[in-house]
Amino acid sequence: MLADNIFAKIIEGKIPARIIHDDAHCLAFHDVHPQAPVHVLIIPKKIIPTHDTLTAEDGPLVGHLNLVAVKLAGELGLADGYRLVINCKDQGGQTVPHLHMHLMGGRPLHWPPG
Ligand code: DGP
Repeated sequence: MLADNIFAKIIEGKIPARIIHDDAHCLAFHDVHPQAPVHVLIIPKKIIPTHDTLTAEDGPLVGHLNLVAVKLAGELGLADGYRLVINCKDQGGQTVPHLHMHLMGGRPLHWPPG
């Protein structure tokens, strides 16, 4: 088992998800509680619990996650713009302890967030 959290189980195929991208380094799937018409999660297959545990060796992986976000934004019709969010730990609002990037769009998104 990769780790005992819901995203590790999705990576292992143990629980289902609406997967829209799958490559050697990451997976993307629709969020089960969408906060916008498009709300996708992009996650590394490597176990990285939180954003602040990234190291220099993860630089190419972080770049890859961002480029997958660009590709998916295009495929999902977000030409007018979108938001990428990474929540980190409790005060950042992180609920699943596996690094994930939210790709959200399809409506105007306000700032600042709550
Ligand atoms: P965060 O709060 O940044 O840790 O975001 C976690 C997101 O994960 C939240 O928007 C809801 C989503 N989520 C939680 N459990 C599942 C699940 O089992 N499947 C899917 N597709 N999304 C999930």
